[in-house]
Amino acid sequence: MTGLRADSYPPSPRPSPTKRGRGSKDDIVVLSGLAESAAAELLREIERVAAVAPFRNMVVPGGHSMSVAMTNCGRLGWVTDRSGYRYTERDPLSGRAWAAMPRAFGELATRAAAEAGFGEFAPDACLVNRYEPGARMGLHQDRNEADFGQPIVSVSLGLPATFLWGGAKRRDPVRRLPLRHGDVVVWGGAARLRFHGVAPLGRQAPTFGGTPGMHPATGGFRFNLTFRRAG
Ligand SMILES: O=C(O)CCC(=O)C(=O)O
Ligand SMILES: [Mn+2]
Repeated sequence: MTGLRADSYPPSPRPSPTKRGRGSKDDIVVLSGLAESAAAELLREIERVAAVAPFRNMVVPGGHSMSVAMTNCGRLGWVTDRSGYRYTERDPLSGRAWAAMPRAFGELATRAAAEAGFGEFAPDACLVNRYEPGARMGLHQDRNEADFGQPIVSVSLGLPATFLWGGAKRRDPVRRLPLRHGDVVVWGGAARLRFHGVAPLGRQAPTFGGTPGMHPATGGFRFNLTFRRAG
């Protein structure tokens, strides 16, 4: 992997059955492999972000700890505890500001949003999720942000996962989308409040020609960057 160069992205996303036309705002857009050439730099930046605010398993209002470990960067960070979900300017663990949004993060998010038909997306929050085999994220809506007119941009790195793409209601049918290292998904517009989640990460992940359950770039983890305009 090489570092990020603005001109090193694929000129257009690989074809995908879920890719929709630029500007239509009714469904998820899968930009397969869009982040692949930037992955090494993104992973280095994740280390820096986690050096400021370490990964932790947050507690949901119901009282249980999430199986996904999280941290944040950007002006605002998403947190949950017994009192609820919210965005904060400071890490509640340390009282310090979250790490600044790395330039490579912001550039990728803006570019991905534009590819999906959402111009001028300028995220002020990036939630960094870390999954181990067995970790999952239940069906939910992203609705703690101030402006639902702004899309969500979500980047997958490392071990593969199955993204669950539901409907406007929790009980609506769910589509299962395989996401691999370097894939980016974007949803906004009429799809902005669709339910979504991540199936339990496989314990017998593909070997990639190496150690079972290990990815050459991330070891035994999947990382996800979720960009939002929160404030
Ligand atoms: O890990 C993913 O792909 C999705 C994460 C997500 O939906 C969230 O953090 O709100
Ligand atoms: Mn979400």
